[in-house]
Amino acid sequence: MEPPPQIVQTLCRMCDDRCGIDVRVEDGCVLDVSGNAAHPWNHGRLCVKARAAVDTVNHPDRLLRPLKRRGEDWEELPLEQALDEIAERLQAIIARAGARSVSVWKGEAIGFAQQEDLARRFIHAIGSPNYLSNDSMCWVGRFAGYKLVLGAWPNVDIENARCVVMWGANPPHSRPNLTQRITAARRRGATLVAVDPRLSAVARRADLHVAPLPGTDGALALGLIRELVETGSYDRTFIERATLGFEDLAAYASDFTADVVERETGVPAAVQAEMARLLRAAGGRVALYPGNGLEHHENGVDNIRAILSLNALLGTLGKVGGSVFAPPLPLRDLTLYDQRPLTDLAPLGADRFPVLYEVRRECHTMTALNAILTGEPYQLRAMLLAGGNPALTNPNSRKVVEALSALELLVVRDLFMTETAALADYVLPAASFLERSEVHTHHEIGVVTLTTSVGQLPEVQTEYGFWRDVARRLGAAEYFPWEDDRELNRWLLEPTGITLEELEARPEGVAYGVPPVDTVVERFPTRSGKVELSSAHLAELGYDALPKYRRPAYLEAPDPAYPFALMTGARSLLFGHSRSHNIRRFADEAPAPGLEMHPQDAAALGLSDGDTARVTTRIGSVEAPVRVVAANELPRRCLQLTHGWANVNANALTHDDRFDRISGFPLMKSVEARVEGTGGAA
Ligand SMILES: Nc1nc2c(c(=O)[nH]1)N[C@H]1C(S)=C(S)[C@@H](COP(=O)(O)OP(=O)(O)OC[C@H]3O[C@@H](n4cnc5c(=O)[nH]c(N)nc54)[C@H](O)[C@@H]3O)O[C@H]1N2
Ligand SMILES: Nc1nc2c(c(=O)[nH]1)N[C@H]1C(S)=C(S)[C@@H](COP(=O)(O)OP(=O)(O)OC[C@H]3O[C@@H](n4cnc5c(=O)[nH]c(N)nc54)[C@H](O)[C@@H]3O)O[C@H]1N2
Ligand code: SF4
Ligand SMILES: [Mo]
Repeated sequence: MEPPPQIVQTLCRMCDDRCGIDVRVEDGCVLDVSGNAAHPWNHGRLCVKARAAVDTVNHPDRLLRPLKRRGEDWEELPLEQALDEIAERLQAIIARAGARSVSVWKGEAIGFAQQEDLARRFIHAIGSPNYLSNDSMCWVGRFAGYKLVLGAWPNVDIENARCVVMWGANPPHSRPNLTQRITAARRRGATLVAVDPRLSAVARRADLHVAPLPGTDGALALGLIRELVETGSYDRTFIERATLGFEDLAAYASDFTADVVERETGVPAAVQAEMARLLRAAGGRVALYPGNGLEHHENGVDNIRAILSLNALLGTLGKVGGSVFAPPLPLRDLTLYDQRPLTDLAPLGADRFPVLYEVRRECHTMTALNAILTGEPYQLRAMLLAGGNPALTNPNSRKVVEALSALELLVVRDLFMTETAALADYVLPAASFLERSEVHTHHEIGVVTLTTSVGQLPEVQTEYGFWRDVARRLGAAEYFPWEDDRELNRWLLEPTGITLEELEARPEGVAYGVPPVDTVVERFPTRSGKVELSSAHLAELGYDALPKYRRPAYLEAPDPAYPFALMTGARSLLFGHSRSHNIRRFADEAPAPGLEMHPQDAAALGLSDGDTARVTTRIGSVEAPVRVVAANELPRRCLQLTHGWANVNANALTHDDRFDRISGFPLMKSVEARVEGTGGAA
């Protein structure tokens, strides 16, 4: 008799929300995914991408054997041989050019948890400081803002808030479980403000949609600061007790009158006043959530600092329904930064963007790609890349392809032959998240969950298995002593007081946190111990101490050749960046991203919905089908194009040569552009 299908309870990792799932498995084959009602993060709810996990792991194009380039062709080879050859080539490069000419790159599909730290551990174990990742354009811009102002990224307590502010974030598309938390807060009477140039999905549901022009958020925040100061409606006790630089910030913000802000941002004075009223009315219980929309600008971190400073004035810090600080689960640290910092080897980009390196030990990917092509500041020769597809997701794709192709050795670990894998010397098949076991924390609710592997494929390695096997071949075995994922998990958990067996028995996770209570934060983890509304540290590094507002270039120096401001990358529900485009029903549903245009702009160019238009920036040009939106959905002379499609590649248009001054994040959301009709219908 056939054994009945088995249910494996684990977490979905089709995006970083990591919902609890029940996976039905028969004979090692994944049949179906449904929600795990017992998991406290998603309570059984799933988004459309969870079922696509089945299509992904069973996909006919899934890579199952290691591949080696032979000219234009690929040759299959046994895993052990592939690892031997890769290690030999790395060894030769290290002997000839030094360890720092080798790098690792981790992509979004393996971010945050231990897989990321394994990549960091590996590269330091073999003596190079060059850890690269998608985080040179993801969340570290906001993290840097938080580190500078508050010293840490707190939990934004949406569920208990009286006013929720989604500032440059669109959770209905990007983090469905946050949407549920917003809904729960609203049921209890909370108001919702969405700050977004576009009428995003969350803005549609909001009590107030505030629509600044792209990259002008700093002016809006400074205007709100001025208003709170002038009306005396700020938390004086908190400001006096726990902040530095209030007087200077208040004096600087005083120039941002409602008129000035209206002219700069396009937000009417009445809307600014209404936003200030909603913020004030919440009595400090304001859940202010900054999103990815704020990061991809030349003035990103200062805008973010100004926005986060509002927390101090509103008195949200340490307050239930505001921003609360919860101790993290004390897992063992896999990285080697304390043992082997390697900073004397000049991590790529650390001198150019010291804050990026300081807050996250992140090398700067765009500097690294340049180093491959120019040898400046030194030649980067080899890269092991896992879980990312920078050929489609990094700015200026043409240059990314050129740089990755120029490496002496590129090894890519992926589930599929992606645009990036196609440039590699070796492509290794990677285990999917369903074929690994890892420790994951949901810090918002203080729950730790162990994921369970549904089974392993013969030549397909987990993240740990790969780094272990290459490190051992390169003489760094001492850093990778654990036999498998399970042993590693046991070691990671040791300081927590929670055992592996306990987690294995509780697929719905184990709580380590306690519900938030109002707390007087005595000391913030900044240099001064205070909330730094003005940063002496930034001043020492040659930046402004205050979060000064700099106009985006498209407003400061308008160029008639590029009359539009192009935003890219607003998330689409179906796809995780470049992922899932190979799933037939998703591709049929959305074969190309639409170029979002205001109806009057489209009409002025003689374009109708569905026509093909050519978008051109100083970096490149693509043809895209026009999506004419309603007049209230997008400001005039603004455009939006989502990234991730190979056929209409938004990153052929974005800048790898213009950065936020502090974080080094590339300019991808206020890009000067022009649009022309091509005379074709899509
Ligand atoms: N389905 C799906 N979910 C995902 C992802 C995915 O690719 N697909 N990616 C994941 C990742 S890696 C990330 S980082 C998160 C990001 O998740 P979020 O932080 O929620 O980012 P987005 O969903 O892109 O929403 C950003 C919003 O910012 C707006 N915006 C653009 N420019 C500006 C500006 O100058 N000012 C303001 N105020 N707003 C602006 C855009 O219009 C957009 O609505 O999503 C994660 N979730
Ligand atoms: N223009 C523009 N570009 C952007 C953005 C934007 O807003 N605008 N947003 C940026 C942001 S925030 C981010 S985070 C980046 C993300 O950019 P990337 O890090 O490149 O992310 P993905 O495109 O999702 O690529 C993930 C790859 O990992 C593979 N994969 C899936 N699961 C696994 C696994 O378990 N193991 C391994 N080894 N591989 C796996 C997938 O097949 C896929 O090829 O994109 C950025 N690009
Ligand atoms: S939100 Fe969707 S894709 Fe993300 S983890 Fe949950 S079910 Fe998976
Ligand atoms: Mo991201």
